[in-house]
Amino acid sequence: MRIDIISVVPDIIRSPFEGSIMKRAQDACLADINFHNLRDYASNNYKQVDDYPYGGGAGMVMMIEPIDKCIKALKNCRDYDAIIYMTPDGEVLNQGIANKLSLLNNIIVLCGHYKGVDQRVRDIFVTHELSIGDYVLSGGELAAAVLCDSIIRLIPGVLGNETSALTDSFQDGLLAPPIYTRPANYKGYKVPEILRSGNSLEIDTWREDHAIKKTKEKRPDL
Ligand code: 6GU
Repeated sequence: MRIDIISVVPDIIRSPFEGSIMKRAQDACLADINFHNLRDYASNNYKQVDDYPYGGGAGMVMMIEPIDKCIKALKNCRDYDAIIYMTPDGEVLNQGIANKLSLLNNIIVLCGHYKGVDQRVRDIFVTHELSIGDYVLSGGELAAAVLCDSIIRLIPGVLGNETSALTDSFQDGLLAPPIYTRPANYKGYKVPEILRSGNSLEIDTWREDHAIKKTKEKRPDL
């Protein structure tokens, strides 16, 4: 999968891609992440990418021209399956959306900044509008990193143990059950006996029961 991330401040999200699963995916050529600085597509001498809103009001608006130029340049090289705009007024990301997006080949992720983009960008280019929750971030960059992480770990072959994404929280509509590792007894706090029994049938039942119990307690909405 190829992901092209367009931003006015691309440097602030490079680091999440430089370690852990997202780095492993790139090293294995399962994910190809490319950052594009919108300023490189600005027309005037000031490298201007934002301007005042028509009708007045606070804040700046990202201009259509640099975004148009950047997207055109990318589209000249390949077809894109989705052009995703990261914005707090988008559809809230969930596991189902991440699953669907992980099946695509080429996607563009456009990070909103300032007050957001000129509405015409959304009308003309954007195929999906996504938010990562009901709170406001200073820009779409951190949200884009969250989105990419949620997608990349689902690409077949990225996780060492193929079953491990399937046992994640949310994948079956449930939160993951409690997990433990050694020592079996830490200062009197003990690991549940069943998990140490070696009886895989009982362990599976215990895990399912506790996943259901935890989901009911913490996220009854699921
Ligand atoms: Cl995608 N962008 C911004 N600026 N804030 C957000 C968000 C996105 N998702 C939640 N809050």
